[in-house]
Amino acid sequence: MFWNEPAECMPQEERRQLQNERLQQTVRRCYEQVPAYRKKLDDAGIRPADIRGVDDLKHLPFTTAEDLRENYPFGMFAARLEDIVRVHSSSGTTGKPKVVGYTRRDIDTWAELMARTIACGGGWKHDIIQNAYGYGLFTGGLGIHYGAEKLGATVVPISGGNTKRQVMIMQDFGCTMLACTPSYALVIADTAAEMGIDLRELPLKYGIFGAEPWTDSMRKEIESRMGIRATDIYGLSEVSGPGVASGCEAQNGLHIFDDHFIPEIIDPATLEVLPPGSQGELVFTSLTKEAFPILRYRTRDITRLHHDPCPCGRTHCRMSRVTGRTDDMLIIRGVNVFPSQIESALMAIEGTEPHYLIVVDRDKGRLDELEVWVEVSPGVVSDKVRRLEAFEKQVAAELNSALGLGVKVRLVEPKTITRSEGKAKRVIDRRELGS
Ligand code: DLL
Repeated sequence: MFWNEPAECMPQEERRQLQNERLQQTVRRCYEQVPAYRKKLDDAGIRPADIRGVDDLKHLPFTTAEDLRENYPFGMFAARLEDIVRVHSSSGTTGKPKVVGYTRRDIDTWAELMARTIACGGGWKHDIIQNAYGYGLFTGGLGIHYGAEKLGATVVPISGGNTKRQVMIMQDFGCTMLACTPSYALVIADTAAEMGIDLRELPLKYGIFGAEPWTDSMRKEIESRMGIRATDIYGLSEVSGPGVASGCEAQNGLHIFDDHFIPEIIDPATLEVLPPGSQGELVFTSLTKEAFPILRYRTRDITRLHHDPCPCGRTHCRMSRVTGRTDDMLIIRGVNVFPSQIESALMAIEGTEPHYLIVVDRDKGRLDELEVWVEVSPGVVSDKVRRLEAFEKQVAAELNSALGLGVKVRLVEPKTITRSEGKAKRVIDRRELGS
């Protein structure tokens, strides 16, 4: 079902026209209302009138997380504080959070895009949506909440945590859709199993999962354990929150709502724009935001763009599943390693669970070491020690061949690795300490 068929299935030529008009307005707004943008454009010798449409995008300077931090907290806002009705922030790993603001119209636009997202994931007015994304400064909770209300669905604003209660509510209320991070979905599935509840027998039918990288095999695992259709949803606070892009029933990448955000893919090293289909860093320019318009924002997320038609009928450009971030790539003895590669390899090995932790250390000889802690499935624990050792070797060999790098594997018992109610933390890098 389409929430907004005319917008989602608009002929691409027509959408291009709309993008051109909206881009001109956005650039003008940034230049007139935000001193930091005015300075950047002046420094680059660009006047708003020089930008007539999407083809001129390449002339605009990039915006980075550092720009947001330098203007912390409200320096990048393009509306008066009295017109801003909400702020959110993204925690990041170091330093001050990135703060974003919304006017009333921004909140309405965001709710519209979230209504589209929920509909892309299979949800509709008659659905009961269990919203287990965290409510608060994080955009997940309130983003889904407003979209679900706009759609006319029934929201259960349970937020993250208290997992047994999640399962009880899911069963008692007959929730038909679940929204949370994919790692938390697995925690809910484990908890339900412990409680002796088979989620496949409940009315639950759909799930919209995102806010962290996950693999297609993890999607299939969630689908089979919960008996649902799981859809990948993508977004980031700087661009609005969830509701930037969403998968659909074709499971064919994520539709970027490009009547509101223009994507580009660049080479993070040379900053050059790459042709369609190339892998690189995703960059976004907003087209309709009032309080926090953003020009060529470098997301650090790695993906590809696709412009071929999708069987679902939506004409939006699509992005592949995000495989990682330029800043979570580990370089181990010169080899580039993404946590998602480790996850894909583990998911293919029978007897391991999708709960893992990557520990990077530097030994005395100053060589980096990669150790992967992997939870084994319950049946495997009771096995004989000798068999466990052999299994550990097998897992290490599989990772070795997937990464092209020697890896130490530590098999751990089920439930040893700390579970997350929000975004999972998969990497511990000890190299900065003491070296
Ligand atoms: O995570 C917004 C969101 C909430 C998206 C709920 C989806 C669902 P931030 O906290 O600002 O916003 O984090 C944004 O999370 O740049 C990506 O690195 C990562 N991310 C978000 N969605 C996905 C996804 C929200 N589907 C950062 N796959 C982004 C992979 C994702 N990574």
